[in-house]
Parts: sequence; C-alpha cells; structure tokens
Amino acid sequence: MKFGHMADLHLGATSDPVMRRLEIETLEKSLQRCIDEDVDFLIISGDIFHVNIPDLAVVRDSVRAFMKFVETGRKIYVVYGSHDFSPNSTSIIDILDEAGVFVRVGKPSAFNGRLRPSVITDERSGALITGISGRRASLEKEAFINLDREFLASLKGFKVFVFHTGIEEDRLEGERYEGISSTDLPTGFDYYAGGHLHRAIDHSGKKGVVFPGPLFTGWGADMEATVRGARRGFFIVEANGAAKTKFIDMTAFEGIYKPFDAAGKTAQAINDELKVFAEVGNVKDKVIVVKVQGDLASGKTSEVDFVSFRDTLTKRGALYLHLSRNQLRSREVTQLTVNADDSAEVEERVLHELEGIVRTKDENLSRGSAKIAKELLARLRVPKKEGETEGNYESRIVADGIETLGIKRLAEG
Ligand SMILES: [Mn+2]
Repeated sequence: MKFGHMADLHLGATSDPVMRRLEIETLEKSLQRCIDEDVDFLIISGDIFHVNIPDLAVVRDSVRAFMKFVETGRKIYVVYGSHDFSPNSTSIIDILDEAGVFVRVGKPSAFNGRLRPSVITDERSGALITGISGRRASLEKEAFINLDREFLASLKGFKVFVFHTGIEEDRLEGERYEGISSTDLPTGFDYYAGGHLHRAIDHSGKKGVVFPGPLFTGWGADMEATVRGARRGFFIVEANGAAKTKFIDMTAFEGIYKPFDAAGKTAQAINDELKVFAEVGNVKDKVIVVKVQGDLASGKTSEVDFVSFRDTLTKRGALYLHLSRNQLRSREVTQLTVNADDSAEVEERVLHELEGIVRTKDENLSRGSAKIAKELLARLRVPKKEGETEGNYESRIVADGIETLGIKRLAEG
C-alpha cells in the first residue's frame, strides 16, 4: 500500500499573478508525482483553500488538477481545515465532496453520547480512513474529548486518522497555537495524518503524528521561512507492515530575506539603502522578502520610496516582492503618553506635546497651534441645532473652521 499525504495547500492565498501560476504548477506537479509513484490514494489534511469560499478561478484551475488524479481511479480523502470551515456558510469542500472530487472523511454522528466519525474503506488498498475536521480557533478540541475510542479501537486493518489540529508537544519556543496533546488522539492507528502546523514534522517512526506543512507558501511569515531555507512539499507513505515515509521536496522558489533597520535614520538614508540592494542584489528569478522596521529619525514613512524599489526589482527580474513595513514608524507620529486627571487636561497636554511637529509657513498657525486646535475641537463638538438643515449645519461648521484657522483669504482664493 502506498499513499500521498499533503496538508495546508492554502490555494488562493496569493493574489499575485506570478505566484498564482507557481502555486497551481506546484499542485499539478505534486499530483503528477503521486500518480508516477503509483500511490493508491491521497490524503489532504485540511486548509486546501485559503478561504471557505475561494476565488472561482482558483477553484477551476485546482479542480482541473485534482480531477486528473481522480480520473486515474484514485481517491482524495480530506477533512476541513480551519480555513476551509465556516460555521454559517457552505464550504467549497462540501461542494467538491458532493461532486466527487474529494471524499470528506470523519463525518461525525452521535452514538450513545459519544462522537463516532464515519470510516471509509479505500477500495484500491483496503485502508480504513477516518478523522476529525478542523474548525476555526481549534474548536475541534471538544470532538477529541468526546471521541468514541472503543469503536475506533475495534476497527481491524490498516488504519489512518486524518485531522487538522496542532499537537502541543511539537510547539517550538515562540510558536503560538492552541492544540491538543498527542494523548488526546485515538490509539491504535497505523498513520496519523496531521495538518495545521506549517512545517514538516515526522513522528511516523514512533507511530506518532506526521505534518507535511504547507505545499506552497504564497503569504507572509511562511514565505519568509521558505526563502530562509524551509523546505516545502508532502509525504509519500509506503506501508507493507509499518508505515515508512519519504518527504517529497516541492519547494517552488528560492529567495532572499533582507531586513532593513530604519531606527535613527532619515527617510533618505533608507531610500539609499533600498536603492543599493535593488540595483546590485542577486535578485533574478527570486522571491524577495523585505522587512523595514524602526523609528525614522526624521522624515515621514511616506517619504520612503517603495514604489521605485519595487519597480527596480521587477526590472531586474525578481519573481515577487513581499514587503513588510508595518513596523516602520515616523517620529512625527510616535505614540504619546500623558498623565492627567480629566479628559480636558489630557487634551490640553497632548496638544501641547504635538505643537512642535506642526510644519507650516503660516506664522499664525505655527505659533498658536495648540490653542487653535483646542478651539477647533470645541467648535466641531457643537451638534446640529434644533431645526437646522443638513446643508446649513455643514456650511456653519466650514465657516467656523475657516474662521478659527484664520485662513479666510486662503479659503476664498
Ligand atoms: Mn494552514
């Protein structure tokens, strides 16, 4: 007996056309590899699509690839992942299950107050396949507690348990996920086909859980790990007696991870650093993951020219740029902390603190900016008067604003 085990495909996670093409090509190649290896069936342990109702173009392309596999007479057994599942709408997984593209395993039913998941016998191999679907926020934990373990233990044959939940014993320092203990799994299975953890983990030697990790990574943190060397792919499992695994490396791209520390630098200095990297870096055919963070010494974050940076990288043949810049801050809008007894005092102090950053050539505005801001706020606070029309209210507020700011000439001009 031989089968493939994939998980966390997250199809459609990327909207970039180049990455989307790579994503579908990786899926096609992986399914072809399963046919070439002459597997009996394929298991996908959840998170097949990135959202429960994905873009139909993504569904069309991937169903075409899945059907090529299914038409060889082999089945694809799946459970929902946390991304596939929705408590209040039908998932694309249900539709593909109805259509015969997938076979959803472990459909739950109640038996003497216990949860008894449906068990499917694979016709080609005789393997017994069951499991528990993932749900949002690890809500499937309860299902593990209520599982009819005696029933599952009584099944005879080669048994596969498919699930989409993190195992707490596998948690690395700094990793955050809610999971189950490996002791919460039903005992006596020959293979535990896991999904949800986004890195390859293989405890099959000790009859423990196996996580293939994502097949392709078109998004954020996982893409960063990929360009920093994490391998992506799936497992081929051979079982004549005990299950033996082989990791199939399908890593679809190589890349560069490049952090920029903007702390204490001017926007111009960061622009120069970005320019050098984009112009001389070995970026051709690579996925570039760039993280820019820190508080700029001067200048606004909007003065960091990411548009030219992206353009240069594209011109020099980079495959894709993943840019993370939400940790980049400008001193000019840094968070303020003030201590005061009442809201009026807080307002007064905050305005006073911010006074220094107003940059205008108008002396009246720059000198008394805190006072002007306070007066403006006071006038804006006056609600619409009884009987005042929407239009009248608006013109009154605008007139008040112009008067407070002392910009009558400017407003008319
Ligand atoms: Mn996932």
